[in-house]
Amino acid sequence: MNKGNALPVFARGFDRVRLALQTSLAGGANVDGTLDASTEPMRWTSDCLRDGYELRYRRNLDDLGYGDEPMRGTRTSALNAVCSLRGLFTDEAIAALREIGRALEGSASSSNWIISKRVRAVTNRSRFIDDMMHDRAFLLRLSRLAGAPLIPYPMVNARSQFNYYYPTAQRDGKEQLGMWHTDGTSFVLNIVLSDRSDYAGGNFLFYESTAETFDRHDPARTHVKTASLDKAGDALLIYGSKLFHGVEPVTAGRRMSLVLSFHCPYTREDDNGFWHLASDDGIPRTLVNWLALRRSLRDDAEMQYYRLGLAPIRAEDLKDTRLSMATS
Ligand SMILES: O=C(O)CCC(=O)C(=O)O
Ligand SMILES: [Fe+2]
Repeated sequence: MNKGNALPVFARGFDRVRLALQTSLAGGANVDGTLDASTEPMRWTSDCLRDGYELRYRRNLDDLGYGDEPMRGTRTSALNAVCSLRGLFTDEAIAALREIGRALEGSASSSNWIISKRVRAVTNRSRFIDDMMHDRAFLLRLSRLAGAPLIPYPMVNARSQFNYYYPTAQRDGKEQLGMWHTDGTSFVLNIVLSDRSDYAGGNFLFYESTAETFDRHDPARTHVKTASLDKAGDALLIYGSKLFHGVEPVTAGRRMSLVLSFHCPYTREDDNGFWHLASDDGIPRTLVNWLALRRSLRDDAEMQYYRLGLAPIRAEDLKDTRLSMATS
């Protein structure tokens, strides 16, 4: 059996620059094409959100040992590092997400990137997921859990993706896994769309300490935790740019997940690095996207909400009595 400390670590430093050059030559990643509207099983509405969802586990950034504020003015004790959620969505909404994931799977491609098989920019291709990410009720729920007001991540390529994992033998001898990594984005919702009985392996691991202290060779696997993502629809909200995480190889069956990224418009800070994006999209495309991202990050927060057609979410909207009850 694979051990978490055997998971490789995604390229860092100069290796990431080299990967960016390779990606540029290869022509960039798969972000094009739309889903035939007739394959959309239903429309997203706020009714797709279940009221009685369960908060099953939670650690904030200060619990992990982060003392410095990653976002000026927001204490690390208020920012979620990782929380495990069950029952966020209705069964119908989960069935719809599974169906959309299956419909888009044909256009997934394999690469040497963090997640070997995936489809990106799915909000361009699925109205259901686009509406979901722009639903204020959904954003408000996630903002409360994250500890910061959120909008969909401004750069569409980095906003949403489906991931697909299979056993090695089924895919040109390549292991389908999620290498140890931190995300380019900070507020990331990982929704698993397979039941535990659908696959073996494929555990979502995370490192419950600071990224600087992470050592994948540590035989004791100190601070390495396994998320309990057992039912389709179970989700993990993480501070992706600070929490090391990965997905172990799937040894049987199939695992599918949807990963959505958000941004706090009240900060101009953003952890997404040029070389992180360029190793994914290639250098020419990233130059264009990067300049647009920097420009949009400069805008006033309320303006960013209005531009999305949403009433602003403000700090005072974040008080969630359920959250303080569940963590006390
Ligand atoms: O597929 C998953 O469950 C997590 C994938 C992940 O970490 C990512 O896409 O960045
Ligand atoms: Fe990730």
